Amino acid sequence: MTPKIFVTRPLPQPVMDLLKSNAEVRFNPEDAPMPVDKLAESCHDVDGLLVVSNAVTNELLGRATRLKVVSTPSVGYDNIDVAACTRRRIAVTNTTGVLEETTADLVFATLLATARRLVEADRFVREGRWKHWQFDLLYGVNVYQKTLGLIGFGNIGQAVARRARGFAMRILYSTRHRAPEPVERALEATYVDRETLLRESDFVSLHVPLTPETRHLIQAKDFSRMKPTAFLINTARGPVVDEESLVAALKAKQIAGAGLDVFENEPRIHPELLSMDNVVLIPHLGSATAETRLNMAMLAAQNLTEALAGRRPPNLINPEVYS
Ligand code: 8YV
Repeated sequence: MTPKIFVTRPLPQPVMDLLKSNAEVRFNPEDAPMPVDKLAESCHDVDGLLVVSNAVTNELLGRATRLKVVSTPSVGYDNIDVAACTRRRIAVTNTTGVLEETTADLVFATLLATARRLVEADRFVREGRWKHWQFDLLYGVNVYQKTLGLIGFGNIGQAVARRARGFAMRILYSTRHRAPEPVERALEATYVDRETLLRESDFVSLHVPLTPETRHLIQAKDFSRMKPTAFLINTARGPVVDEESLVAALKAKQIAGAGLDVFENEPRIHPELLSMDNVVLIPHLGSATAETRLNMAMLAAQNLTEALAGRRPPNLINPEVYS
């Protein structure tokens, strides 16, 4: 019998074509999160779900009784209750391997924009405030030869480290599992504990997934350890940072600024962040290039069709379902 698939967003045509050549496909025509009930209704008779950002809860799974695979075109899968999927023997897949370099580009763009006040400078020009060249206009800080602290050192953290070497930065990292020695050597990255990293870094960049353990990983006591000249860069997940404490730290000048691509309650932004010039705000664009989004969607579709064909999908998160 032809399997049925539901897709929660319109995806590029080649991706839809691939899905349609393998299954009966229905999709949400709007590029926006779906109301929970509408999603549950759409999933009640499907074998595969390709989900973008909507939560896949135990309750939803309870209503999608034929489901065999949930595929997300993202590296993060904090929106999916993986344990509940595993209990129901539903495969879960992500798109590790196609978006790390693109995301690392955005990390560096954010870091540079924050350090060199590019967004503020752009506003300054557009508002007609630029009257003449000025010696001390919009001073930023050097990135070159500064210390970069990476919290989390997976594929994206390491891709950021590769870029940082081009800026002759000193690279510190802290992570649960220390990287193999050849990786450390190749990237000239030094493993330190988190306190040392916070104390010594000029830029602290977050690269951990959102899990119960990393929720509010960065909170008030961490900001008090950072240099008053340091910047926080968060392109991972908003709730990794206690946003209320971040705002307090920025107001108290405990840190110099922040570059944020993700937010605790996105798309809602803490109102005080909106009025701070030393904060760069980005609407979750980490992997947002046409090439990479196509690759992500295509890989998510391949994961889905492989699983529905009874084969182990390439980016399987819960291998237990195949044991
Ligand atoms: C996704 C992301 O595009 O990969 C991730 O984890 O944050 C983004 O690249 C976004 O989560 C939508 O799925």
